[in-house]
Amino acid sequence: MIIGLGVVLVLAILFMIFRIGGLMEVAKDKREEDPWNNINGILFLAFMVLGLAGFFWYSIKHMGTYEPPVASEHGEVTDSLFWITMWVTVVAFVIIFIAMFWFTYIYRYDKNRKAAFFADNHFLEITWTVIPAIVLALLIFKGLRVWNDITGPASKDAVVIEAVGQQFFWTVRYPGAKDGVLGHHNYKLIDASNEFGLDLTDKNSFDDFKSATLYLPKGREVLLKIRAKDVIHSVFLPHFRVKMDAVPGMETQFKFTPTKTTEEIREEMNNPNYNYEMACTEVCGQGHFSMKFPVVVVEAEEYDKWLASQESWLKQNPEYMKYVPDNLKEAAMIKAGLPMNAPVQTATSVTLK
Ligand SMILES: [Cu+2]
Repeated sequence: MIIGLGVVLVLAILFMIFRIGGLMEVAKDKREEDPWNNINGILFLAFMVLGLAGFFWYSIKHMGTYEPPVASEHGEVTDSLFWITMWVTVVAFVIIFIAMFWFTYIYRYDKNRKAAFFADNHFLEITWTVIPAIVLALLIFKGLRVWNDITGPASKDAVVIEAVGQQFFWTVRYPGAKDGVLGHHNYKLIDASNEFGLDLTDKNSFDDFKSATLYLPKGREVLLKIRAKDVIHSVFLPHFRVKMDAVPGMETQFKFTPTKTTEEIREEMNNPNYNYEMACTEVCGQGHFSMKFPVVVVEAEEYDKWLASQESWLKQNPEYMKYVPDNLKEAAMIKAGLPMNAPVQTATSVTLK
């Protein structure tokens, strides 16, 4: 590596000495014209042709691999935005690319030609300011409208799911089939078992459950509530075109409606083992690569069955019943699905650490 750099450096210095020598001769009027003008001009032209050919060849060859198939409603809209922006950029890129290299070639030094000089040109300056300004304003206006819609309030019957990022895995919490509302959480209540910091003085938390899969219903709006425990992570569901940072101390959210079940995407991909996944797309530390979480999309009826069959977090951790206020204990046991004859531990007030 260092040897390679050294060789490049020596070659660059030799070339510079060679070039300066040539220019000195021109300056001393020893040579009429620098022969490198023509060579450089032709090299610029060659770079233009090869560069454009390479750009289009590569882009067209890989056209089908820029994004995985889309599987959400808003994904269709953001995809069209992406491609509109892409084409606007490609047109601008091609015009600028040709202008830069063609002009360098065609206006290379010619002893019979004198360069025109003008200090400014209002028409040119207005044109290249106003046209990009209008195009960018239109793109941003459309983009902002879509963004506000995606991150805006979800409908009342949206499926609410919480995703919590930490180094280096995700935990996912569902509100439970009985109330459909996530219980409060408090970071001060987090311990080895209570990973979410579930606040058991809130009756909505009794039937909340933890899931090892992000299970989603097709055709229903899903509201993903996102938070992080340590550093910034980022929820990335590429097929659903969902990407939102998970920020410590701040709740973010993203709503989307899946449009294809796992079965359907497998058929589309012609791969019976294909799976959706949730990844972290913020380089969050050494184990960043391992933050992969399985995602399954099923028909709405199947989702309801799955939801009803889940075991509440409180049932799996009955020792936390001691944090439930006395007047809510019975309701908590019913909602959590705990057997009523189980010994109830004596009340202890919840003290925040
Ligand atoms: Cu991460």
